[in-house]
Amino acid sequence: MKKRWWHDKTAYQIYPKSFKDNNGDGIGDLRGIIEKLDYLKELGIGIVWISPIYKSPFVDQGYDISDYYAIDPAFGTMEDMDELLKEAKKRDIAIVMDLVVNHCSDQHEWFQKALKDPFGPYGEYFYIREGKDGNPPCNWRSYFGGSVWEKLPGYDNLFYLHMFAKEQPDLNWENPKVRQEIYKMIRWWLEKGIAGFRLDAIINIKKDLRFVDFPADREDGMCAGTTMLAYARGVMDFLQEMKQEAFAPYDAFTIGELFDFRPQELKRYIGNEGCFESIFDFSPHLLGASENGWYDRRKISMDEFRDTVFESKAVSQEIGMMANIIENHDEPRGVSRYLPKDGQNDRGKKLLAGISLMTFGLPFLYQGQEIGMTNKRFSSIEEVDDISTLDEYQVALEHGIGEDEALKIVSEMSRDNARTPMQWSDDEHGGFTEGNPWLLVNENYKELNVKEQEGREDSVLSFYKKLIALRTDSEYGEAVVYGKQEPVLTELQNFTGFYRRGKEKTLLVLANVQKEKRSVSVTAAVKGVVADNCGMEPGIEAVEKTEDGSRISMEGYQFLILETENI
Ligand code: TEU
Ligand code: CA
Repeated sequence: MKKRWWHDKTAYQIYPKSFKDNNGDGIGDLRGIIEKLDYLKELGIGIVWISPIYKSPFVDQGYDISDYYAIDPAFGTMEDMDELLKEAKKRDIAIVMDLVVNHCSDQHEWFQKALKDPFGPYGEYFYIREGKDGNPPCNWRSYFGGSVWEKLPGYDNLFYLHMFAKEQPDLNWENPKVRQEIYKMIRWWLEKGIAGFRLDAIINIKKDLRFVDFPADREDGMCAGTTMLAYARGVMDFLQEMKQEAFAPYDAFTIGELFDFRPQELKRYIGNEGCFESIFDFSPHLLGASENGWYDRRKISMDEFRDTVFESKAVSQEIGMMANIIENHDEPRGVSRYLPKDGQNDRGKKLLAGISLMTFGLPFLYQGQEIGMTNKRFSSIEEVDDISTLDEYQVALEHGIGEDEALKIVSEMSRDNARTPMQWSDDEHGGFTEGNPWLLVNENYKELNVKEQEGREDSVLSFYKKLIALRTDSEYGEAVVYGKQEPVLTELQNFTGFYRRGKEKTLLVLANVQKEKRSVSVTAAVKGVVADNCGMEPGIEAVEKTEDGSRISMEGYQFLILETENI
């Protein structure tokens, strides 16, 4: 693996609408981000990815872009953006933007022109196809429900394709003009001084161009969009071209969002010659999913989390560095989703932080994760804004699930869980805004907020700081960033354990994922305690030397990083 400047960094995702409102209109903005750069610096963050801030009608919260060269007025101006870049640079924080080029907004001028003249040049910017006697050309289902095909206004049998909402028409990557427009735009932003991009839904850019039906997987007679993706060939040609023409000249950082790839393809994505620098590791997030929808999801255990992450790392750590997340703006809060109920407290939150940040890869925090923010309780479907949750709610109702139960189920997975405003203090609305927040603040902000945790040495926030600092620690940094990950004690239940074997140092990571105490034995001699979520003074009181190694007594939900001899 070629060493890269970002390997020892910790990254942080900002969902701008909910991060910090600077002008009191209830919507987070660029000046709010500038205000909080010192906070991020203090936390130890080196890379910040900001979800879309481009001009948008916000049908899908900015993932529907109507002008790639403009900042949406809700977020501020281009001058604010320039200032943000300048201020971030001063603090050695790299700014990464969201690249949403599978689709644009139906309000984008390209689509508006296509509507006026579907047979003209802009018609070819999109996938416009004839239907079957007024019915869609094929049976693919959009990710947000319903057909991917929408009738072109004014025509009886012409449709355009949208993998996501109907207001998000897919861009036709087969058209070289479209690709050149996209590369030009990428270069324009990189020229401005951003460090790179997170590539949204990027695997969708290649379609199965036969546009044929696949076997239905639900009663609606349609098939999931991902079924089609399995038949699409040639995405790598587009991705390599984009790399050569747009990213490589700037040595840009790129991180892909993709869910559907085979382990043997990983080299082509993040190997030394791969099309991206990194991709997110979604392996735990995909577990438990059902093709029927959220209502049919299965809750997964921390042992399943462990096993799938180990499997993923076994393949990936020789090839490149994936990014580890426990949550993002599309996923529920990690602590609510993965921790057993009796571990949903500060100790458990630190344990989950420890597992995630000590796993081989680039740690990618999502705003609020560092203070242990939790899912929100929704008391009515009216409180939900997210387009995906509203669809899944309908799907649940259609399967005969009652309204209360349906709300309960979709609340667990709702994308709005992570989108509630950042909890800065116990002031009204969590100190996020002086106006009315666009989405309700989680009611637990009085106890759970940055201000409360900032000064407290045993807070979740302080533990995150400690873990983040380990990546650049002169003694342990090399092992934390590059050390080979090797599972240990995998036969135990409610337990996660692994070594990180660096060149000089060996670290042993142990997490007792249950409220009961236990003691475990390993064959290495322990030399010292590097981190402990139970807040004991560094020392090795709980470790006993045995004939062939060490026995370690652990409290319920204790998390330890130990240094051991190198064996
Ligand atoms: O998400 C792509 C995606 O496929 C998943 O997010 C999933 O379909 C969705 O969360 C269903 O709940 C990216 C963005 O992260 C997401 O916010 C956007 O809505 C989507 O692309 C469209 O741009
Ligand atoms: Ca604002």
